[in-house]
Amino acid sequence: MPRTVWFPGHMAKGKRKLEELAKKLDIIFELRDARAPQLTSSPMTVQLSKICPVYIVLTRADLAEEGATKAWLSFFASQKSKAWAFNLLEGKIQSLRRDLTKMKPSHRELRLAVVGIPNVGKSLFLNLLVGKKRAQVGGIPGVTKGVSWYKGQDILAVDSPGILDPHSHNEVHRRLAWLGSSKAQVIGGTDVVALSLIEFLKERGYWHLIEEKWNIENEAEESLITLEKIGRRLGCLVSGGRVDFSLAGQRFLDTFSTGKLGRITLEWPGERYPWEID
Ligand SMILES: Nc1nc2c(ncn2[C@@H]2O[C@H](COP(=O)(O)OP(=O)(O)OP(=O)(O)O)[C@@H](O)[C@H]2O)c(=O)[nH]1
Ligand SMILES: [Mg+2]
Repeated sequence: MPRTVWFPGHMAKGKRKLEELAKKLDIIFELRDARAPQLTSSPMTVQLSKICPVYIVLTRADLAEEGATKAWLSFFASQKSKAWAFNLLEGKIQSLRRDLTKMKPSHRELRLAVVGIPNVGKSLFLNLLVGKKRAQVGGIPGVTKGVSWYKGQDILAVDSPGILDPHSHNEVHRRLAWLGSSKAQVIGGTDVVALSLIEFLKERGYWHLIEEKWNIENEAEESLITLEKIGRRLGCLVSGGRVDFSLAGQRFLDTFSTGKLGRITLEWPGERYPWEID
């Protein structure tokens, strides 16, 4: 069965460029979303880590459950992987900066790259590292299209486009769309992807967040009815007063991915998925 995934040309090109560049780097920061540190790992890490050290930065710590983020940091420490977790919007990355100072070669600046899947905060992090708002930041995946160098004090840093693994299981792409790192429109439609998220939230005991946000009561009813009710609350209507499910799906996904539904972590260390076990 053909896979329907989002893998535009700039991702393939960015991947090739990063592979070429890696030899010139001292370190690589791999950014992942703190709400799903396993699902949002970069498909490039294994290969790049053979060339230079790769350190993990969990972003959006403000949108993840605190206990889960602590558990993830302990997990990475147990794996001997260096990792930090930040709310990049706050801009406080001093703990990481101190470590960078120790890593700088004495004779030249520190050369590093920021890599990861789309929309995890790579460009925002790079701007914090170089101390200026230089790289373009945006709320949709695929904002950065090329590999570019930026200069900061004692730092030369590369920003890179978000790169996905086109061979990941469809369910992985779907979950990445929940987080805003893949495009729901390309992988089945915003309504279908939103319905899968509603199912997940019900299964994991987060129904109350939907109930509180939109004043919707019946958890037992079908997710399609839930989405219809959300669509009505949000005014996503077409002529005749019917709900526009694509728009309702998009608005629901936006609410979730930007954390407006509350702090939710999708996975904990050691989480195994049915598609990995098959
Ligand atoms: N709440 C929150 N939002 C964040 C955080 N980090 C990044 N963002 C937001 O996430 C969005 C994406 O940030 P970018 O820096 O453009 O992400 P990117 O990884 O460069 O994205 P691409 O270039 O599209 O791959 C922006 O709206 C940021 O403001 C964070 O720690 N917390
Ligand atoms: Mg970017």
